Amino acid sequence: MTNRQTEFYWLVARKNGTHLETGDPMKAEQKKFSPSGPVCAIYQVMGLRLKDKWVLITGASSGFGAAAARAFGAEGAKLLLGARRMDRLEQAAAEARTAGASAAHFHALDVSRTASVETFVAWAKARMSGQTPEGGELHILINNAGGAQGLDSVLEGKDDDWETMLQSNVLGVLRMTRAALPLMPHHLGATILNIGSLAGHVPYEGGSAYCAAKAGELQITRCLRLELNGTGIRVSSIDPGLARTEFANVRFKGDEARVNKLYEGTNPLVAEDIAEILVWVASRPAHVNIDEMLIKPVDQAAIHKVFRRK
Ligand code: NDP
Ligand code: 8X3
Repeated sequence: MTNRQTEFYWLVARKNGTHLETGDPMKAEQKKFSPSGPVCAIYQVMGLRLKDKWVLITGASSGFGAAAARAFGAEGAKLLLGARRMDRLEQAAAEARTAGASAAHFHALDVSRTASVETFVAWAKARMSGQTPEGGELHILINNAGGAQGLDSVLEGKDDDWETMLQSNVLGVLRMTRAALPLMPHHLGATILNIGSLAGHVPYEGGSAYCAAKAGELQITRCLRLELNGTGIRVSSIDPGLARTEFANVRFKGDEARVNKLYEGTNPLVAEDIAEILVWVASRPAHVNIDEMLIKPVDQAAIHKVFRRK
């Protein structure tokens, strides 16, 4: 198959809105244009369609999670959204529906508590069953809930901050994944997207617990990829650098002056940048795994080297 033919098949697939996993029209098209072209060649160049796929997003009440709800919604996905702030979840679900989500449901979730995670996943399972041509299977799990608390040195660190960070960013990912994995299909391109951070790759002063937590997330992702080898379930760590969301408002506990200073004169990532990447990673062909992605604003050459306009 030539490159030109490959491109053509891809265009046909997009136009028809079908792919080998779910639809037959492609076979007819393939016969018409390339009697000898192998079916698998088409499969390899076609992304997975997200329409009507169930996508579970933790931490969907703001930032990356809410933007991901809109972005997957725009692809026609069905959404299961969780976080602690119900009013913000309701807003995120409404925006996702406006963007095109086939369904957008939300439910309270605190990933730092096992009982809450289990209740949430039981609710998600009930929502999916009976409502879906996909047979009630969870196609994409986005472990996004988390964040930082404080920027204290180890010497001045607070137990509450450390515990909150490790609970949400590390144990939350483990709990959610353990509970949701039985709902995920094998060999259809199901995907777990864990939100890590530049902080999981490099340390900075005051970041000890957060850097440890995100390094923990990265290692959990790598372990999962080994454990799930052979199941067809894909596992990725998406690791952003400086991004303007509510992250810094939470870290600095509402101290606006510190929040503004962090972003002063620089051009950070925005939530939509990461949401687009999540959609792209999840829509790769089913045999493709994007292991790890580090995404930084151009102004952030390294964790300590951020360009600031005067
Ligand atoms: P936001 O503060 O805007 O979003 C954090 C989300 O996580 C909120 O929806 C919040 O919801 C939710 N959350 C926090 N704790 C819990 C919990 N215990 N249970 C359920 N939900 C929880 O920040 P971001 O969008 O930036 O953060 C999203 C992820 O991205 C985090 O894991 C963060 O560490 C990571 N990250 C952020 C970067 C940045 O610079 N912004 C860079 C790299 C990574 P609620 O409070 O309603 O429960
Ligand atoms: C957030 C990025 O650099 O503030 O995860 O830790 S950083």
